[in-house]
Amino acid sequence: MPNSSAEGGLPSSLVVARRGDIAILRLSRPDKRNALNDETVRGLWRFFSDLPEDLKGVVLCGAGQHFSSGLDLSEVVDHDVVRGISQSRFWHRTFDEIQFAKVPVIAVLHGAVIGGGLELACAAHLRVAEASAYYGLPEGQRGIFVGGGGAVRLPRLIGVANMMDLMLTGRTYSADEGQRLGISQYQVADGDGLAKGLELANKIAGNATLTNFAVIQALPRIAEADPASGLLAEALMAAIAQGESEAKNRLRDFLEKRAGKVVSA
Ligand code: 1HE
Repeated sequence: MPNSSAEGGLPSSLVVARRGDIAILRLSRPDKRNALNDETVRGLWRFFSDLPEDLKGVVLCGAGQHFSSGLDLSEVVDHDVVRGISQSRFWHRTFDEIQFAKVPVIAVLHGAVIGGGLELACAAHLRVAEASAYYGLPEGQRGIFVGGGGAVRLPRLIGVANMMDLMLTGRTYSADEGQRLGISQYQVADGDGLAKGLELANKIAGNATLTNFAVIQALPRIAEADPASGLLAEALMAAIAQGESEAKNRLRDFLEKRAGKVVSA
């Protein structure tokens, strides 16, 4: 499905398709390995800051052989410090729109997931990696630094020491290593990522709306709060969620044997 005005006039490097309640947003600049230029990042901001009301989830993926080769290096060679700061701050605002989107965002990763591409993936709520996925932060080799929130989000997934290793030595992690370290939550065969992403998005769309809101909006902030404030916020969020009729119906469904049990996978 071509981009419509409902998708806010996105650049050709971003292609949206609807599958029922879920939008598939594809980075579509494969000739440049989905390098993230300013136009693409502005398009990401427009898309995530104005999601359709009826949308229940987004699956973010990449066209071609790679998810993304990161920052478009051709656009930054002539940046001065001030331009560098404003570009990084815009990436921050854009990736915050993703992390705090009103619906869950699932990134499907394959091939190179590098630099700013990895930072983008880290802003999603879940990551599905195909076997071909590999991760790198070649900023050290390029003489630059992460600027898309990676210094904040990636250590929370893999720890500061592993991020230092990626950046200082230029090593890469394979899909298996990324799964073990916590970059991806699901690993699938090549070509199966989109189906898995859609399956997860549809499953999550079946949750109570307020629970999904709490998980996306409240949980990360509670996890980073001082414990006393975090516990208070948790209690308030729990009470608000329980107070909804949707929660009461779901609890009654279980108690009256109409809901499924929790069984091992
Ligand atoms: C690019 C970019 C790019 C490819 N910016 N143009 N990211 C990097 O340092 C990764 C750089 N890219 C690569 O290492 C490789 O391109 C890949 C391993 C991803 C893919 O290799 P390959 O052989 O499939 O493709 P290619 O021939 O290297 O690239 C195809 C074209 O895309 C080529 O242009 P062409 O005009 O010669 O056809 C490349 O120059 C171009 N291309 N990647 C610009 N990244 C917010 S701060 C974040 C900081 C970072 O992200 S640093 C990491 C940057």
